[in-house]
Amino acid sequence: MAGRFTFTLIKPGAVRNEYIGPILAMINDKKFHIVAMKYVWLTRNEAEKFYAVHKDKHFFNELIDFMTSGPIVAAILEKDNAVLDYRNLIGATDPNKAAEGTIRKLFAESMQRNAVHGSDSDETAIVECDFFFSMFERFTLQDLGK
Ligand code: FUP
Repeated sequence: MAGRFTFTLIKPGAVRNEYIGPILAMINDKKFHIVAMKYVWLTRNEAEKFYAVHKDKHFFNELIDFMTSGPIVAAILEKDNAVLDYRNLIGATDPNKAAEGTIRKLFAESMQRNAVHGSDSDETAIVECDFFFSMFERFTLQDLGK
């Protein structure tokens, strides 16, 4: 069965454009519960570790430049089928290919500056959640008695 958790980042461009509120509102509207959240400015070393899977790609340096260009919002989201449902909410990596009404269609500036990150599998979600949050920083629906 698909997992209940996914990980997201609201990237520097969307933060700079004051889209934190609108993006969180869309996340709430789709009935994701916010398990954990922090507002941080990544160092180059941290960003390189987070995106290590892309280290040999031609776009890696540009990606790290962008992801360290300003603060980001990191969050763990909870919902049945969280990874797939969140990928559907954010849309394709390239906003030109993203469906109407998706977060990237509405708020991305380009494929390189595409507003948000969303985990691509349950396994990746666990790694990404653990990268940013300790167990003391997480409050699931069960923790809240819901
Ligand atoms: P996604 O899972 O949709 O975030 O996409 P990827 O994991 O393939 O890419 C991660 C990030 O690398 C994207 F959000 C933007 C950047 N990227 C580029 O800059 N150029 C590319 O050709 C592909 C990805």
